[in-house]
Amino acid sequence: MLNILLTLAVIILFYTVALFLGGIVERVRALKGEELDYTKNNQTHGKLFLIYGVFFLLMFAFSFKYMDFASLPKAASNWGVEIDELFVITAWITGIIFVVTHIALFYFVWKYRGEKDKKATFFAHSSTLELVWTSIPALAMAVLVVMGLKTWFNVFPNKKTLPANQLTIEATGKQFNWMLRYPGPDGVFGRRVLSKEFVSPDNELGIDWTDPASHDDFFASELYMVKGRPVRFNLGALDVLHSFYLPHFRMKMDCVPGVPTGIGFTPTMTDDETRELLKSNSHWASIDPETNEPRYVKFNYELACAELCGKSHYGMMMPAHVVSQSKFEEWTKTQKPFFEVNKDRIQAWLAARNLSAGASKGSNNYAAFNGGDTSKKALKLDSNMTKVEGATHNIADNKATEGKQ
Ligand SMILES: [Cu+2]
Repeated sequence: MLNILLTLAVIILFYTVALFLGGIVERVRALKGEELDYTKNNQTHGKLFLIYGVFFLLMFAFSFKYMDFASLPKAASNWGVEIDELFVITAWITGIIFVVTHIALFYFVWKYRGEKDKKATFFAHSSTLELVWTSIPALAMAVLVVMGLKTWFNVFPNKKTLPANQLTIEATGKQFNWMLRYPGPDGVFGRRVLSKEFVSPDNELGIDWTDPASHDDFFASELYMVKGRPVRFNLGALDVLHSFYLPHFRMKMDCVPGVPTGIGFTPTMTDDETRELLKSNSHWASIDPETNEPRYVKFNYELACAELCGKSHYGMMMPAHVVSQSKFEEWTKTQKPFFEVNKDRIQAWLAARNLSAGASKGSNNYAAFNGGDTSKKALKLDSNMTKVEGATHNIADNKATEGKQ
């Protein structure tokens, strides 16, 4: 922070001094009675513009060659490959326009530099010109948007793209970590009741512990997905906006308090396969002085938050993995259901609410708890959060959980 402020101060100081010096030079000239030679001045500036234009264009070209190592490896998901294609098409279109307009800009500055007796053409309006420079960008934009929309509809989970073997994971962003809930062996998430009574500091998600489906759900500290198996994320947030970001899969979706969102794709490359790819990347192939090994050995996919959500926003980064189905099953066996590990706490939580863990068979236990009326107090989310019944979930309900994390 201090560095940035100091740099800014130096820049401002530099410009102030330059302005003052310029002022002094002009005044001295005026005192001497010298007249400024504008033709010579324009000549110099025209040339400087031309040199800068060429320099900038060269830097632009070199950046492709020398900064390539910093770009992401090949997309590790099915839609990621499509999204990359869209990026490449957009980059080609805008890139060509950039180079052409860049050359035109600096060339024209030089060619039409001020000269004595040279007068600019003046015209107030040209319909042809207006038509050309409006319709070409509009057409290009329309093509890009339509192509993008096609992919966008694929990425957004919908009934048509709901495969049978899909792995569903619930990810909830909060300041400052991700709560990753897996449905456990039964494949069904325990019901959540977003009401003042259910959401508490030891039950931030408002899980209904009377629902037997909740008893095998577990929370993971690292994200695991299966190669070739469609995965769908049910996304939410507890406090402020977060953004669920998997850069290596080119997937990103906002997490909004009170509004369920989602994203779905199929991972196509395991951790090891991407590591293999990175061997040919100059940065990842170089030796890490800390481990004395090539950097790609320690490569992991990442789950990050892409919304500047507070002072420890960067701390939401979490390792992500793509493994085979058998390795995934091995991993799930090491994961303990939250209900098992926190039995005492959950019993106390239930007792405080006059409920019991086995009582519900998916019945309206909480309805009785809420005086029979769920519509006013509770926002019910079904097991995969597609249907939202009832209404008013107030963010203030979650306020009680703040400050305790
Ligand atoms: Cu965040």
